[in-house]
This record gives sequence, structure tokens and C-alpha cells, in this order.
Amino acid sequence: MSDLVPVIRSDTHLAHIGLIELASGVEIPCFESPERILAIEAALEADGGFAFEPPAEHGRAPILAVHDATMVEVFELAWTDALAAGGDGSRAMFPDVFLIGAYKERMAIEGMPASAHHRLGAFLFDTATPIVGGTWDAALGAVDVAVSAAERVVSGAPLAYGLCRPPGHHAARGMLGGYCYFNNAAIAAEWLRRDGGVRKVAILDIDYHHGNGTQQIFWERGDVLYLSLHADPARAYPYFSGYAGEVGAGDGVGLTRNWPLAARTGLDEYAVALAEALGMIAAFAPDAPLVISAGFDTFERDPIGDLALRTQDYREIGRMIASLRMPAVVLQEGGYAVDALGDNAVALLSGLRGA
Ligand code: SP5
Ligand code: ZN
Repeated sequence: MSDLVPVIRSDTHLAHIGLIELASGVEIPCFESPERILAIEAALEADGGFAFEPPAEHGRAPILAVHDATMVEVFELAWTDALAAGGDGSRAMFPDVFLIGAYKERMAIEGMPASAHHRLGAFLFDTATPIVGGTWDAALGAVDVAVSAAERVVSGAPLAYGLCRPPGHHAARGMLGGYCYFNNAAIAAEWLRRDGGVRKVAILDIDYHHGNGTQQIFWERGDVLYLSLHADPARAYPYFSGYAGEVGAGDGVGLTRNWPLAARTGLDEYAVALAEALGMIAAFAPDAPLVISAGFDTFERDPIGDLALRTQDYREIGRMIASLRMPAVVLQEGGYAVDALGDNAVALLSGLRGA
């Protein structure tokens, strides 16, 4: 009975329905949907090895320990400001103008538009991160899920699974993007440092995409190891980070590492990279639970990925990670082949618990 794996989940994500995203300028249905988490929950329930629990409320403090306060405020106000500016609420909100680095080149300009939905252009990096009426509460809920999962492991569970939605690893200190609003894994890792009584945390990111946000947040940190296996950004989103030469700076030199992977990478090659990452985690010797950013967009049939992992491979990946003999907090990131997400999640978690 006590060997049931706690799964922290909440209904607050259900009203975050982006409806559409823009891909290369084309409007397509948003891959990041509520059905993703519903599918995982159904499979965990059917498996029977898991116990669902609600998160505890943690408020804004853990978010503000990681994110820029102005970004948080602009995100909170963006939807209501868009409505006030005449939006009818039937469509997701996207800014029109993005404040990229080159905009301010040479000029001393500081002005900001009056409406938060325009200000959002200074805090968002892509056109695939829709904001609707339910987005803010969903993002807060995902953080509560992540921190509660971390809390659960600190207080003795060997393994906990936080069903975070929206995902988090693309959200940087002052930037939203990639379906992500708050960086759930980074917030959980920072919470472990500040409130969890630990000195060193390792984050292993196995989502298909590079976790640019998590990398940026801990880039100069000597107390947080960030390791990511992902599709080579030379061909894959987010394109501008995740290359092998990115290794951190200052106190964090050598504590960021990236493994860019070729298209159609299967378990054999994946396991070589994973074994290197696990060796680095063992050498770093964290005294905290391992934080795992778990995406299943590495799956062979994922609609936005091109790697070739199969369902049974996630069990092997889980077993390899379990060989570290560290407690672990698994936080949901991406994965868009909805019909396979449940089986893939059960496989990973089963491997992690040593089955
Ligand atoms: C958390 C996470 O997995 N975020 C990923 C965000 C990716 N957003 C851009 C998706 C680009 C989709 N391109 C469609 C290719 C269809 N073959
Ligand atoms: Zn992803």
C-alpha cells in the first residue's frame, strides 16, 4: 500500500485551452491540450500503482524566487487588458510586437506601452504560447503541483510525479514561451535549495526540446546541475540554445551540459548520452532529490518530434535513472502523441520505481 507512487494533480489546468498556435505563420490546433494530462491520469489509474493527491497552495513566493516580478505582473494582467482593449475573449491572446535584442540596439529607450497585452511583447519569445482566461490559474496550479511533489519527496517518498500543465522548461527568468509560463522544474529545484534543506540539486531534462529557461536560470549557479538530452537545435525548437558548447559560466562553469541528438535517435544512442549524464550526476553528488523534467515528445510517433523512442524504452530509461539510487521528483513537460502518453508515463515511472 505504501509503495503506491504519489501523483500530484489538479484540475486548474482544464480551463487553459490555447486553441491555436502559429507554426511558421500557419494557424494550427494547439498541440498542448488538456487531453494530454487526462490521458496520463487515465493510464496511471488503470495501472493501479499510483495514488492521486491534490497539491498544497504555495502562493507566489516560490515563483518570485525564480522569475522576474515584472514578467509575472504583465502575464497576470495580459488577458484582462486584452479584453479591455476590445478583445471578445473567443480567441487566445498573442502580442503583435516582440521586443527582441536588436530593437534597442544603439538607442537609450525605456518606454513601455500602457496595456499589459502589448507589454507582453517584452516577455515572450515565440508565437506558440497562447494566453486565455484560464491560463494564469493553470500556471499557478502547475507550480503548486511541482512544489508539492518536491515536498512529498523531501518528507520521505522515494518518488513523486507532478502532473504539471502547462509545462515549464522553456520559461526563463523574464521570458515566457514554448507552451511554458512558469518554470515548474526550476521553481521546484530552487524551492529545494531554499526551503527543502538541501545544498546541491541536479535537474535531468529528458524532454525532446532544450530547456532553455532552466539552463538560463541556473547558468551561473554552482549549486544546481542542469543536464539536457534533446533534439539538436540546429534543426529543432527552440533553435537558439542547447548546443554542446553551452556549459554555464562563473560558479556554474561545467554545471550545464547539453546532448544534442540526431533525428531518429533510438534507445541505443540515447542510452549512451543518458549514461554520460547519469555519471555527471553521480559525480556532482546532490544531497537533494533528482528533479526530472520529463517530456514524452521523444516518442517515435510524436507529432512535433523526430526522435524514435518506443514505449518500452521509457521503462529502460527509468531503470537507468533508478540505478543512481536517488529519490526523484518527476515533473511533466511535453509529449503530444496523446494516445501513447499514458503508456509512456506508466513505463517511465515503472522503470524509476524499479519494476
Ligand atoms: C514543453 C514543450 O515541449 N514545448 C515545445 C514547444 C514547441 N513549440 C513549437 C512547435 C513547432 C511545431 N512545428 C510543427 C512541426 C510539425 N511537423
Ligand atoms: Zn518538448
